[in-house]
Amino acid sequence: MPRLTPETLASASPSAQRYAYDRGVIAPGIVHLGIGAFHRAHQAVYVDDLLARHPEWAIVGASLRRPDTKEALEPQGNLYSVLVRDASGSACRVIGSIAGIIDATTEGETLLELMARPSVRIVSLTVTEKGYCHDPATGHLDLAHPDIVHDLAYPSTPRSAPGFLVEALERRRRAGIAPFTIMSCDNLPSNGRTAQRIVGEFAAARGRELAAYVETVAFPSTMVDRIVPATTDADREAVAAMLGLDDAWPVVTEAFSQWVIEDHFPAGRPPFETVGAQMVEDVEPFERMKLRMLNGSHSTLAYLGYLAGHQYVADAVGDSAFRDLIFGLMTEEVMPTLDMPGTDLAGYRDALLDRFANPALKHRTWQIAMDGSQKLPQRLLGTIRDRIAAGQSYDRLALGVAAWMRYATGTDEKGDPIDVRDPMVDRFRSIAAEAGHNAERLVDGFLGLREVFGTDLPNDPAFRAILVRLLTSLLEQGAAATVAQVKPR
Ligand code: CS2
Repeated sequence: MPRLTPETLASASPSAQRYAYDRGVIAPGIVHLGIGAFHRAHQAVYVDDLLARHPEWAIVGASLRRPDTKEALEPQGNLYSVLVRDASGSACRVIGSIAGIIDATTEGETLLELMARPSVRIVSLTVTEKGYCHDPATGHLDLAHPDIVHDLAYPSTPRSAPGFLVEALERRRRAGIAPFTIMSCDNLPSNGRTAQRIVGEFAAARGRELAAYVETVAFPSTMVDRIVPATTDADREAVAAMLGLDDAWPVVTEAFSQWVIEDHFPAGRPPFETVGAQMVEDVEPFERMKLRMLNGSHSTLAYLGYLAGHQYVADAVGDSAFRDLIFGLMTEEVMPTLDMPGTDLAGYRDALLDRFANPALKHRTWQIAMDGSQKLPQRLLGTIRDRIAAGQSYDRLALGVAAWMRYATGTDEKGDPIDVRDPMVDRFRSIAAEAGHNAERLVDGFLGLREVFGTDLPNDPAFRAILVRLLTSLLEQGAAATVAQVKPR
């Protein structure tokens, strides 16, 4: 079967939708750091809808860690397909909005030169939580992070996202060019403020004039939402069958997509509101809602589901005890912490449960379980803090945290090893090695991770006691039995 390229596209199956503009005239106005599956199924699709009218806003994507996206897409002229799937069927669409891909591990200078051009007015980011090189509990830059140590020592050949952003801003400053706007699209609380803090702290470590220039940069916050599981070989085959062309790296996603953007782009922006994004003054309530309701449920389902032998999210919520747990978690423990007048939170919850149950999306619990140390604070711990402050219960949220601890021991319920992926995995290993399967010692060991729990939660005896009780149950009875015992209040 021929490969998807601009030349072969004419022979693609007529049922596949395709971009409706001349790719010969598009030009990069956005540089995106972290061109993974999520970006390609989300922002790049919104931009694809814009380019016919606004060709100056195409995207050049960069990957900071691996060359694989470039290797797969460059032979395709950076075209790829988005396969939208649910129980009612699937639809395939070819996206053309990626004008180029840069492998920052070998082409850092090319990336910096592009970021320093005046025509680039937005640099957006999906570098995942750990890409911010910060302390997740405090949100401050981790100056001891190896990539940050490197980038401060060798500022013109950076490795990290803060290193690239600040070096590019320094080049603009020296050339007398206005800064670009930095738009974080990661699942972090107040992601614009978080990005601003990290970039500002990195710039301050480089010099006073640069720090003053960085203070003029705009950092709009955004809430992004679309479920995008990692692409599998079966997905590639499904796309080839629908498209009639081979695509080395399509992305598979759901029909739902949401993007809420703080309208603060002094350097200019494309009219995102014309292609379905919501431009608002304050994104924070939306971010909090999404992180606590969707991502908090996701992480809870991921750890408990994995331990109970559910490979996919849809399998876990297909189990009525799990569904009841997540319904109760959202309704009784998360929703009362959200202040969203005018938003139908019960409707949002029900739509989330339907999205989790999408049988056509094979979203692995193991994938969501990754990087828990970076995710827990904004997904579960912030809600727990609010519940504690209000004198309210939080048993289901605590079960999510206890399940993370059980998962992070690195051994499953059958005694088999778990492939735990996390920047702090070495510390998990030593905690588990010292504590064995003693719940109290495990809880104390994990609560000692200040970067995750801060200094308040470890000193709360009630929080510790609930975790010990739930972790004892997970260790002695297993995840399925523990979930089945959670009673509605
Ligand atoms: C998931 C998210 O992998 C994860 O941690 O919770 O990627 C989730 O699918 C997205 O935030 C949905 O918008």
